[in-house]
Amino acid sequence: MKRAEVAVVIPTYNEAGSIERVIRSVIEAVERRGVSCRIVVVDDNSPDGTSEVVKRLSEEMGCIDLLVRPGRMGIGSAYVHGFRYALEQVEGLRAVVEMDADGSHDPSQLPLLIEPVLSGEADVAVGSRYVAGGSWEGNQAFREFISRGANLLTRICTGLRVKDSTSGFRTVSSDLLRTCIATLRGSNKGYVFQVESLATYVGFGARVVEVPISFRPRASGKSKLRVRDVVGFAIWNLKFLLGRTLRRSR
Ligand SMILES: Nc1nc2c(ncn2[C@@H]2O[C@H](COP(=O)(O)OP(=O)(O)OP(=O)(O)O)[C@@H](O)[C@H]2O)c(=O)[nH]1
Ligand SMILES: [Mg+2]
Repeated sequence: MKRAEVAVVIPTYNEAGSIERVIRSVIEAVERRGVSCRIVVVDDNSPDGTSEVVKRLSEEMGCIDLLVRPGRMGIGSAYVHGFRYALEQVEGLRAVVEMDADGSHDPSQLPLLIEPVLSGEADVAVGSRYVAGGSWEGNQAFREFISRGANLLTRICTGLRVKDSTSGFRTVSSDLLRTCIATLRGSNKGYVFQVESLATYVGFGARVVEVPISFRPRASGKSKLRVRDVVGFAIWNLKFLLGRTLRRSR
């Protein structure tokens, strides 16, 4: 059994160009705060050799676990796979962090994102671009437009009162995850997982806070966001709204 207070779960698909820097910066940022951490990378057999980079790092540092799946199966199931692993294998675990491997999430902001959960103030801390102090860095106008639209749609359809419910930079208490892991499906292949999991946490009575983050453009590699993901996201939200409306009218 491994021991750590925090597990940082990072799903990867073709992130060989950025994963090493992300992992090194995460370990430095978390340990500087005196918090012990494990990094759990869930790679979907990336053709660019991401897993070889992670394997080399795990041989150099003892706190990295690499889970390789046979092929691209989607970010949601990758997270659920990493969560289950952390809950089962890491002793003394208090919080699980979700984070992208492409450099968009700034590791130096991790301590602030972990704090509300470790202190017991919240069960979920969402890194938010849409609260005071949050921002988009660089030239990402189109991405910001898509993100704002997605958040608006989610707010209307699900009623969630979180400003950045699509954010993939967040901390969840391990107690909460243990309670609802069987309900977290992660079966949708696209990016719905962030909203779906947040709705699950709130359904279990979770206290959610938003912590401002600055969201950087990906450092290298290609975007994995596809038109079908955007369409799938919209359909998921509309189905959720339909379900809510039908339940209310009964
Ligand atoms: N294991 C696994 N990881 C994935 C999959 N799809 C995306 N990821 C990872 O999930 C994280 C978020 O994906 P991104 O492609 O950065 O998504 P995004 O930030 O919305 O879009 P871009 O930054 O524009 O690409 C990254 O670390 C990806 O490598 C997948 O199918 N399997
Ligand atoms: Mg990204």
